Order: sequence, then C-alpha cells, then structure tokens
Amino acid sequence: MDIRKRVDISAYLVIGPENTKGRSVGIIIKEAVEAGFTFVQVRSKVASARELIQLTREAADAIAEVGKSHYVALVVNDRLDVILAARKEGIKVDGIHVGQSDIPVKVCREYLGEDSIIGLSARTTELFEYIKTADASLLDYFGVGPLHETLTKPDCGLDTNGKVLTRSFEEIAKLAKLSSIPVVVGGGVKLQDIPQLAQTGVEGFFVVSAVTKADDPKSASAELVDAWKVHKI
Ligand code: TZP
Ligand code: MG
Repeated sequence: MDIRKRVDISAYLVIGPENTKGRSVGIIIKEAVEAGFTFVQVRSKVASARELIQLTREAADAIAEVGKSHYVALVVNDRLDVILAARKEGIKVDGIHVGQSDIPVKVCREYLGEDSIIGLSARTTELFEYIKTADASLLDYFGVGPLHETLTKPDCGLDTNGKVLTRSFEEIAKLAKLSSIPVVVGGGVKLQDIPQLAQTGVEGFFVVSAVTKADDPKSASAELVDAWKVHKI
C-alpha cells in the first residue's frame, strides 16, 4: 500500500536545530519516535540547503534506527529543492509541508509524484471555504494553528484587534467536521491541551517545543502520545 494511505499524523513532531537548545536533532527524533510519535517534519529557517540535507539524513536515520512496526513518515518544511537533492542522495524523505505563500501544492505534486505526502498550513481567514473546496487528490493533510500564541512562530497572523489569531476548540471541531482531508493542530500545544484537542475530532496534534525543549524529550513525548490515545474520539 502506498505511503499516502499509511500515513499516521496523530502525533506529529516539528523540529529544527533552532528549537533544541543545542541538543542533537537526530537524538530527539529517535526518542520521540521510540515514545510513539508517528510523523516528523524537519523545519528550519536558519539552516542552509546543505545543512538541511544533512538534517534530513539524520532524521531519516533516526527513524530507521527505531524500526517501528508503525510507519513514521518524514517531511521537510518548504524546501522542495532540499527534498529533491536528498532523494538524489538516497535519503528516504516522504514529502513536503508548505504554507499558503510557498510553492503551490500542484507544483509540489508534479515534482514529488503521486507517492509523496503533501501537507498544507491553513491559517487564513478563508480557511473554512478553503477546506471545503480543497482537492483531496492533491493534498494529504492540513496543518491548522496556532491553538495558542507561540514564541516558536510569532508571525502566525493577527485578528482585527491586532491580537495573535488563535483557534478555539469549537472552531477546530467545526473544521474537523467540514474537512474531507485530515487535520492536525498545533501552535503552543502543551500536555494539558491534549484531552480537549483529542475530543475535537481532528486526526492529530503537532508540537515543537513541548518535545524539543523538554528536559527529557522522551518522557515528554510518551506523556503526549499516551494522553492522545486515552482521549481521542
Ligand atoms: N506552525 C504553526 S504554529 C508552529 C508552526 C510550525 C510552531 C509551533 O511550535 P510550538 O513550540 O509547539 O508552539
Ligand atoms: Mg512555509
């Protein structure tokens, strides 16, 4: 069966070297996957193309090392060039995550092929309309957020009062119902948010700092994964 059908976005880690307090990206990924994380996105706004290829290699190796029975997918944020170069070097990378002002999904699909995962950040005010009309054949999941204001990505968009535009649990539940494409929610997500988020009907949660900045990333990962499993409807 192809990877697009096997993909599990329930526990989704986003990670780059700027998020790890100087610790190894590969080791944190390995610990998170050992603890049950199902999906990894390499995302760095500071790494060069070469560094990103190397990080992608580290991430792919870390996932392979754990050798889980469940499939853990690896995508790279934004950088179609890095993904194509990594694949040329034999690195197993499953797809791309893009925002709405990045390379269009259609172009990503053309370059990466049918058997790749493509995720899209959806955080504009047109989100509800967009989600209803989204083409499921082009797109594998929506990343929606932020749930709370977050220092990891301060430029998440402002409401009419100039406050960071966050998503309520009610709004998320509505989105989950409307969307024919799986939704994963993140942005400021902490362990205490998991029970309520899991009850909204979305497919998964994504986190950066709740894992990458934890004193013990492995036990923080296990707590998040376990809470999701307990509360998921
Ligand atoms: N997209 C929306 S919010 C965000 C991304 C990548 C960052 C989330 O980081 P954190 O540390 O989990 O708040
Ligand atoms: Mg982007």
